[in-house]
Amino acid sequence: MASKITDLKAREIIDCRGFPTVEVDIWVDGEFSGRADVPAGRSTGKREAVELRDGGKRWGGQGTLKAVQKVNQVIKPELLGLDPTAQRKVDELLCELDGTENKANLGGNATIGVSLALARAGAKTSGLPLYKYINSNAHVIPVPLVNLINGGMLTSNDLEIQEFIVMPIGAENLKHGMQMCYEINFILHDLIVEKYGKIAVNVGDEGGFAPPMTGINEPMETLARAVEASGYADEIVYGMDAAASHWYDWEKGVYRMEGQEMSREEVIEMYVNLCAKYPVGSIEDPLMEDDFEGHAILTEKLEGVQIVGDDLFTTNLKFIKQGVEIGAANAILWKSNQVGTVTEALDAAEFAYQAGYGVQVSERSGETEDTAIADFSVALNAGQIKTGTTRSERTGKYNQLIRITEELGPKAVYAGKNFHRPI
Ligand code: 2PG
Ligand code: MG
Repeated sequence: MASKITDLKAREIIDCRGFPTVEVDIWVDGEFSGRADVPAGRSTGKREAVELRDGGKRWGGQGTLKAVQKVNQVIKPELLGLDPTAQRKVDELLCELDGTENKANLGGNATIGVSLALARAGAKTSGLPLYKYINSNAHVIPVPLVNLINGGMLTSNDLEIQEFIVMPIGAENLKHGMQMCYEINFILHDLIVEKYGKIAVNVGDEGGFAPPMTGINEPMETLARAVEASGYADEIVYGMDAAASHWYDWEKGVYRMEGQEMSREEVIEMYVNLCAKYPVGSIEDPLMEDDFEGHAILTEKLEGVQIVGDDLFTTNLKFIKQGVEIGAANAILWKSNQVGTVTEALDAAEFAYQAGYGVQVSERSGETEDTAIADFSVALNAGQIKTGTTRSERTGKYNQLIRITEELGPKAVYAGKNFHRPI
């Protein structure tokens, strides 16, 4: 007899920043079968699915009881009795029930909670680990993008660019890559203390240092010194999430860095110079999120560098198509809560692959101990994952990847230099 969803329950839990978020549990044939926690962004793109927050005084307005109620009262009755492995059907039903373009009715945090929990329940019902359930040919272990210096909205410093990243593409495997990144981080720690004092090694939302730096040269030079000193310079390329919408002056229509106004052309030149000086493998959101044309110009200019659209695409087929048409960026950042269901996010990745784009699976700055993105990065054979530095809501994902590597045994292939298009 086919398995059936017999119960569904959402609750409000707490994420790594102390904000409430939604957790969803699913029971199949009377047995507890899947749980998912919903992550949350802070430097969000404006085209992301709507996150339902309660407002008012409680928990500074950040409460998620409304979203919890949507799951328990609106979604649950529709899902009882359905096949837990019918992911696409259930996700389509969620979209239908919501009835808006951006999950404004049910809340993307309600729908993705249900959708992710269902994926786990489907995996359990099928007797498979999540990554294998999503893709029976899952075998690529991603290169980690470890953001060692943090700025932007994820810290309290004045560093405009959000993330300065190292990518251990020359490592033998993920664990070896992690070792390189953390050894570099130890050296970076000492360099920062030496120059800025010990208060400067406090960390940002994603566990990277948040020193009092500004601009692009100071953080890159410091990071490069740490990399040189580590002896891993030949095994590393640099990455960056510029999150440029957040240092763009929307009223004046200019970029603003270290007090200077910059035109789109000047910002593009800044990246061209940077890439001439350092081995840069990947730049995310180099320009503001509405400038598809600028992204296309930059992508062409920086041939061989991965240009990733996060706020630009928000894991949404509609905007990825818009970008692909004119060659804006050559990779998408993959965050399932940006669009609101697992199926829509998987379809977005599939489309990106078919268009020759890469897929970088990513954390949100607000995470919990849920490690699903580690499984999804392998399921998508994405070849790359961005999931922070220290703090256990970040390292939990790396630890899960270490376990998956072990489980896959000789089948596991570390993406390494092929991170952009590993298969
Ligand atoms: C980003 C992310 C994660 P947030 O901009 O890529 O690094 O931040 O989750 O706040 O959008
Ligand atoms: Mg980003």
